[in-house]
Amino acid sequence: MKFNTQLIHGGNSEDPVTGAVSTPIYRSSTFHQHVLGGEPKWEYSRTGNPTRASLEKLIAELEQGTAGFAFASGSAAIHAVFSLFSQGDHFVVGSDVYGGTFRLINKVLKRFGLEFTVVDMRDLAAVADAIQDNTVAVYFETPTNPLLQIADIQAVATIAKNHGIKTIVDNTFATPYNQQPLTLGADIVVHSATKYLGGHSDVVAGLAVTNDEQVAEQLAFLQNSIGSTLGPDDSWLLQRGMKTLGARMRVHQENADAVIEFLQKDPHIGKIYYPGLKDFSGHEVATKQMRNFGAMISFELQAGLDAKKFVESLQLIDLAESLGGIESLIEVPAVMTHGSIPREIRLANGIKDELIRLSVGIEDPEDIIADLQQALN
Ligand code: PYR
Repeated sequence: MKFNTQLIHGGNSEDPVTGAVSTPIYRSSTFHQHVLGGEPKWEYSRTGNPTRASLEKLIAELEQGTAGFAFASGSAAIHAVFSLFSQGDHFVVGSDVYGGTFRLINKVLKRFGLEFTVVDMRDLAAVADAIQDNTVAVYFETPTNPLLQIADIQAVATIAKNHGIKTIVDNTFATPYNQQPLTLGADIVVHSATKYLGGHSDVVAGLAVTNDEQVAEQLAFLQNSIGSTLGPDDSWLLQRGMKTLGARMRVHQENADAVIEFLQKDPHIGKIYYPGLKDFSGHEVATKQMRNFGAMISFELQAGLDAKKFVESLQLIDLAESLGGIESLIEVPAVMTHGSIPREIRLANGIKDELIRLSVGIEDPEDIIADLQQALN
């Protein structure tokens, strides 16, 4: 099956009991066991639930992995993946990551003895240099949140393999529609499925996928042991949203292309961060590893213009955290999604106080552009 067909017919596309074409919501915490001490397929919904299993099968197929795991949020998925490792283990992590991931690393995982070196993942020599004797994995986003930096997945994964360590990629911005890191050598992919995968800003969820049998076994154990699993209702809602991922991504892209064209011409706009721009530093790598560049755009206003006034003047585009929904959303990372990163670290990583991040939705592009235009003038 090709990608869009897989979105619709993947997972457990037909209920084995009733033939229902929409996976039923198995709202049951526990399952009847016919023999004592047997090995029932379903026993307890933290361990496994048929609705969640359908979603997990689907994301594994879409990412070309062998096993998928669904969690209560993207952060929960990332936490479970880091829980594969132990006290004293060292990680090389990308310098531009979601503020929540920065917080998880610095305020939680470090307390449990995990060690981290932060590196600009575009600099392959720096990645190799940061690997120590106790390094177990490289963790990064590409494109990154919020600067849209592009790391060369294949090149980083090759360095990691040469050192016998794992490559973990947060694929939230690209989605498997635009990029499949496992096919480029990564070992584990994580998602905030709250974003493009869900697509309608109505569910908080996280996913992890691997093609490594041992990692899959351990992740299943950790998912059950930690217990931050996705419930059956949210699993259903997420899978329902995912069926239209391809259709939505095509419109997101058309709209992003139109918005980029507008922003490039508008005299109020300063620097634009978007991998589709030919003069953007990651453009060539993005062209190589992505189907298209996506609909996340960050930008600065010209000096002297007030980002706060601009975002508060928008009438159609919502000033809100999150991204990837059908509705256009805008935010100021320094104040909102990346507010948990100390200012000096944020600035050193290139996230200016007035950087604006736009998630281009699937409204009529003329309306999105008209709203941007009225708020700029
Ligand atoms: C973001 O908006 O970046 C989140 O992940 C919430």
